[in-house]
Amino acid sequence: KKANVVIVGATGAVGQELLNILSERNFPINELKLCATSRSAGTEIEFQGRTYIVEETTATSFKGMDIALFAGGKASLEFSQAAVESGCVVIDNSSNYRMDPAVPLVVPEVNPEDVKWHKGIIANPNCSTIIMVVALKPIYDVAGIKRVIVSTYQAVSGAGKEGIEELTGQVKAVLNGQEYPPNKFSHQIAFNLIPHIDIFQDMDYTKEEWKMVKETQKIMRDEQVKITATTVRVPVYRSHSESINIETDRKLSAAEAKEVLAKAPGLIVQDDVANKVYPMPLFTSDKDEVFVGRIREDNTIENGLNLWVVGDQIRKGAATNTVQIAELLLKYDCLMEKR
Ligand code: 11C
Repeated sequence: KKANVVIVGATGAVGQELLNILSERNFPINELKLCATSRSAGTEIEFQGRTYIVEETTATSFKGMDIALFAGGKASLEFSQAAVESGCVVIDNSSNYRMDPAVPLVVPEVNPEDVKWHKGIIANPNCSTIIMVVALKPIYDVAGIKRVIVSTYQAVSGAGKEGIEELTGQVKAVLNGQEYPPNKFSHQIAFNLIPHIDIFQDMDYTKEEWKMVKETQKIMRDEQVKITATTVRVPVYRSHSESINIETDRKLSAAEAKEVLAKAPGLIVQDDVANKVYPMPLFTSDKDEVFVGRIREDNTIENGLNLWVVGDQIRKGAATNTVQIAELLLKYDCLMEKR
């Protein structure tokens, strides 16, 4: 079975990666349509030996299409209704619908079956949430999880192309003794860390921190799992890293944890400290898997584990996860009737 696929936001970083992944995974496409804002309309994009001209997204862009992949931003607020009315299932990479109880929030390694109850929209979680839950789920399944303490080290590309430009420009400026005032970030990111991602909300936690709490509980279908997060922007181009401390219900030794994680889908264990092997963002970029290492027992509590988890946030944290959800729609045969 082949699907008619439309990408909304095809010219951005996530849009480009969606095209790469559709091609790499040989997603069965019948017709492909590339859409973006009027500013990018007319751009030519090559895909599998054919040139596509990017069209401006309008309410009629979804007629006759089966699946719409929304790369992110506000577009889904404006157009998802029109897509659903045309019988086109929306997979939305923005945060607009993630916490809507009528919208499944899906990480295929964790809750694939949630795809089945969609009513037209399926949400793709935040990148740091996806990377964390891929590592938490196998532990949860064998030992239960009481509490998670996570600190993130998030790459500048999480803030888009401007984040990359700001890091590059600022590093050069600082080395040359020149000024480069912060723009995308709230402070200088070159040779610095910024413990502030997105806006501040309740209890002085950031929106990014609350996403990690609320989205994880929804994906794991367990509001009893307690999570506290500190999210930090670091001067790394690509791949988010996370230090995760887990309190489990039952004791899991480091050796057992390694075994469980090594067998889990979408995860690669890189843990050989004698040979200085552990995941690092420089080497996990452009990969679809989440990497885990530094797997240790936390000896300050009875049932505690420490993990170091790294994943490409534009791939598994966004585009790969979106395409995996589209694959599930075909596998479970839950597209909608075209109208
Ligand atoms: C960042 N996690 O690294 C953000 C970007 O909710 O999809 C992704 C925001 C989102 O800045």
